[in-house]
Amino acid sequence: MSKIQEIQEMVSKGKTKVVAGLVQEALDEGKQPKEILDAMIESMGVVGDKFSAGEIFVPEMLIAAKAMSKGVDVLKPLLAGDSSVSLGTCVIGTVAGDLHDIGKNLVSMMLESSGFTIVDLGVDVPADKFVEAAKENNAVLAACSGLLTTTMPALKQTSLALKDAGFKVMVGGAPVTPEYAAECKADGYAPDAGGAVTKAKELVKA
Ligand code: B1M
Repeated sequence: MSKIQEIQEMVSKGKTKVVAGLVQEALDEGKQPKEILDAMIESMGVVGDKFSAGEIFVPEMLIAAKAMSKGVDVLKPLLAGDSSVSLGTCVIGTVAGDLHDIGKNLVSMMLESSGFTIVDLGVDVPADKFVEAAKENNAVLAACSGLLTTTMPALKQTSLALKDAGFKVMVGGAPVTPEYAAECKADGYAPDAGGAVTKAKELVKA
């Protein structure tokens, strides 16, 4: 079994104590941070499929998420980009009713390392809290993440509230499509963390 496969297996089994070490070993073997990250994301897809099939339950999903976070912690400094420029403040959060934060944290980390000052509002963030924080921090961008089809309406409500208050908005998360982003009247959409950086930079320069 390759190191990458071992990482994937340990993430999906929620082995929180070994993932960080394995990620470090993979790096020492010369594996690229992005390759390791993508492998862990794929692993979470498998975890999701097993959940859908009724083979595992919420606690197993949660512990897998914790295991992945340990691996991401090791990759964090290596995924950093050029932050020598200051692009302004971005408020970021996962919308009301939604507790998923790995994707949001990745987007947040990549935006920070590309030069944004990040105000991370966490998970289950109501629309009014987003607006309040954007005002308080004089944000140049608000980034809203949503992972559940059931919280898509909250994503739309949040985006519309931020647009009404005069802020630029980017939305994303697995169930979000460019069409839905348009329905949210968001200025931008990105399918992944790398795309979020490109789109965010485009939006603040526009
Ligand atoms: Co849940 N969950 N979960 N879950 N969970 C999903 C999302 C699900 C697809 C699993 C499945 O059934 N196959 C499913 C949603 C189905 C749907 O809505 N259609 C689901 C469900 C049903 C649930 C519960 C309802 C289960 C229950 O209680 N019965 C419950 C809801 C709780 C709530 O939020 N109110 C629930 C709970 C949980 C845990 C708490 C146990 C845990 C989350 C822990 C945590 O985040 N700290 C969890 C997990 C781990 C998952 C899966 C397995 C993994 C999510 C993840 O971290 N992926 C997930 C299955 C899956 O994703 N295939 C699943 C890795 C992460 C890097 O990807 O978050 O997609 P992602 O982020 C990507 C992109 O989406 C994008 O960039 C990221 C990096 O590339 N992106 C953005 C994200 N935000 C962005 C913002 C942007 C731009 C891009 O701009 C602003």
